[in-house]
Amino acid sequence: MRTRYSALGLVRRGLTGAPWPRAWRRHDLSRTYDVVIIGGGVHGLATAYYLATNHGITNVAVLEKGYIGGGGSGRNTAIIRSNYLTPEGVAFYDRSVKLYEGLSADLNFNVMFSQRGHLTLAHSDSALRTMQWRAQVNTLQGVDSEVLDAAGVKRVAPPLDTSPETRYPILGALYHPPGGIIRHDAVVWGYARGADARGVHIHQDTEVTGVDVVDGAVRGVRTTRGDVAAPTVVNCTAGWSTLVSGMAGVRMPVSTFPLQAAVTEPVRPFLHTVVVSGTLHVYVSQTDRGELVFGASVDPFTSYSTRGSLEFTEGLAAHVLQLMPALSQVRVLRQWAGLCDMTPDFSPIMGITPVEGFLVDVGWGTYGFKAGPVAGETMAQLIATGKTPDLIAGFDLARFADGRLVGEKGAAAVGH
Ligand code: PYC
Repeated sequence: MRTRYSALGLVRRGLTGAPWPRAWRRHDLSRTYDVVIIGGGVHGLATAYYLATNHGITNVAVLEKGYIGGGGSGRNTAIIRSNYLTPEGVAFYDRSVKLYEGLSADLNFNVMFSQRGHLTLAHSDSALRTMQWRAQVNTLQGVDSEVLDAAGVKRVAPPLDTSPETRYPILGALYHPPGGIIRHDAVVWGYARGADARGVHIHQDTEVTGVDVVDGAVRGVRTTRGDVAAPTVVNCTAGWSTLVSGMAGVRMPVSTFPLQAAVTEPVRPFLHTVVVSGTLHVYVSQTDRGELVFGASVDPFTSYSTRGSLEFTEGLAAHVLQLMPALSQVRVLRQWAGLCDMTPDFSPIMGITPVEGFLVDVGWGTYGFKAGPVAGETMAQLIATGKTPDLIAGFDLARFADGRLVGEKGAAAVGH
């Protein structure tokens, strides 16, 4: 049983000095599990958590080559939203927002979800048309989104320069009140703690080096700590997903691109919503500590590098100042990069593969973190029941051969 976090417990520990128990434990690597999940990010951990919580399947290992949340889950800009373009995308991400809304209570861990609203700016008539399209698809599915004109944008986000004299004047925006930001590390730690408490084994520093397939079915994995047998293996490795699927002989139409981000020194709270401009290749939010978190486009080449570049920071600064000239004196403190596993239609690849028992939850591109809870919930359901949930049926690998693409590029916050 895990210790429940509560105000009373905090006071008691403060007074007695009693140590907090580990949030998740270390285990020996068993030689066999019912389910092996490769990748200890939000997708892998959420899948393990919902397998245990919703289906009572607890003989599960999550294998992580580094530390949990050290990949895309700890490198994203923590934006949550469901204002997508396709009916499939909207329904899917809306379920994720709903799960995020209840997550602090479910996990007994404060994930600091702040639904402060999300603005996607339109700087051209064609962008406005796409925002109208998204607003209508969203509304039809009960998701709160509307198009604002420039004056409406100024009301929601006063620091934005909405004057017509700018290089790319703001004509309007898609406004999505349920969108917001979250503490991404807390989501990872909360799922890890919840999964661990239900019996899941989380193995950090455990790299998968091979996937064993015999007669078209997966038999287990090879790792830097020995071999593990399992009838079900799930690839939740995002940026590295083609390498891991390749170990099972499964080819996927995924290319990996770095995506850089940066954070500034803290300043007094002034920006109370998330702002995205695809035209200016920038998105920005202000954390509760006052830092501004920025991101831009994916780097223009495939790579597994997670290094930041000066070129990125210079381009970012130029674009940010076009949106908010008042920020010219604010200093950038840190920058980093994560890896994005891009698919041709900007929708994920989820579910079965030609190798029996080898499942994938990949192809997240720049949308991965916000999908963590719903991806975990649906993948767990697929593993437990053997049936693909309706919510992810359109995201199957076979769609690329059958020509059933789910084109989600129009909902991208990130320029490509
Ligand atoms: O899709 O909201 C988004 C996003 C922001 C940064 C990367 N992706």
